[in-house]
Amino acid sequence: MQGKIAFEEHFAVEETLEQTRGFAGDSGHWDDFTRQILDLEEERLEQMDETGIELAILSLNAPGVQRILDPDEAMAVARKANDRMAEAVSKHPARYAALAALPMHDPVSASWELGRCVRELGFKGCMVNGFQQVGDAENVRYYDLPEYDSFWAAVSELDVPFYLHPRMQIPSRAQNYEGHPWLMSAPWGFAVETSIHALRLCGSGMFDDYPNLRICLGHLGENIPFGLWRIDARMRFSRRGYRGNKPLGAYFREHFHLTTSGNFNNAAFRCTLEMIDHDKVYFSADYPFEKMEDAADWYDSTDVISEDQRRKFGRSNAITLFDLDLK
Ligand code: GRE
Ligand code: ZN
Repeated sequence: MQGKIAFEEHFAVEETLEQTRGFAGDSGHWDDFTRQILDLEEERLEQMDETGIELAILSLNAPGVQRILDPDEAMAVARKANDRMAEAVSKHPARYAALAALPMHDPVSASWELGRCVRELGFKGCMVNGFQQVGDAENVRYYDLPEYDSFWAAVSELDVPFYLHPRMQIPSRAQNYEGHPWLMSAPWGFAVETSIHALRLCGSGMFDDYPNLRICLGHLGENIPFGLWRIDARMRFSRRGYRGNKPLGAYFREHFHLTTSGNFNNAAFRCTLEMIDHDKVYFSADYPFEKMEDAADWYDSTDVISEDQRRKFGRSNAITLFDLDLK
């Protein structure tokens, strides 16, 4: 399919590149990976041409700004990454758009940078890589905490999507992974960490306060579609500490938007499509952690969807989500 739009497509700045080394595949692959994740001019655009991706909405690599402890340093790196994306978008307005990196140490700076990116730079939303580490590596903040209320008010006011991207749990909170470091990252732990964060948002009541919030998740929903029925079924018996007015599944179905990034599997896709409104399903790749070719070969040929659905999830839903000036 030509004309696809993808929006979990990462790049790095010098300050965040090394964070990704352990995830980039076998060590022989690092040079290629470095070239790919830093590049916004050559190979990336060629790959997009070859795989029918017309527009990539760029974002910084993970954990990015979320693991920079110092708020001033985090703001400087976020600004640098955002300015770099803005520059790429202005050079290639038909091929790139951008999601802001945000320092989430406090809601005021986060809202400020999001406002700058959306209002001044024309960004389409933001991508945040899970919890923020603040000041001390052990001090982590999740965004359902009451102190983030004014941030969500700003997101609601700007009316742009917030993409919650995975990061890895910190070692002191990850004893149950002991002896199995492979389990903590993309194969499983990313989805555990990100799904818990997403479910915390659902249980916080914030969607009652800000009914227009839109949260994106990658990897076909970080395993939540598979568990969604059971969550609501069991919560009929215990909802201790749950602050929403509606069943959790109602918030998830209304506010969450799911991409195919890094999960190119028919069975998982069918499950997601059965559980989620079809206006909230999107193609994405997760380049360069995934090959655009793998994402597109699967998406363009999967018989789980009709040709009309392929266009809808591959393009028109994203035009609506991000209010893009495209047909
Ligand atoms: C991602 O950005 O989705 C990612 C990483 C690291 C490893 C795998 C992966 O940041 O998909
Ligand atoms: Zn990703």
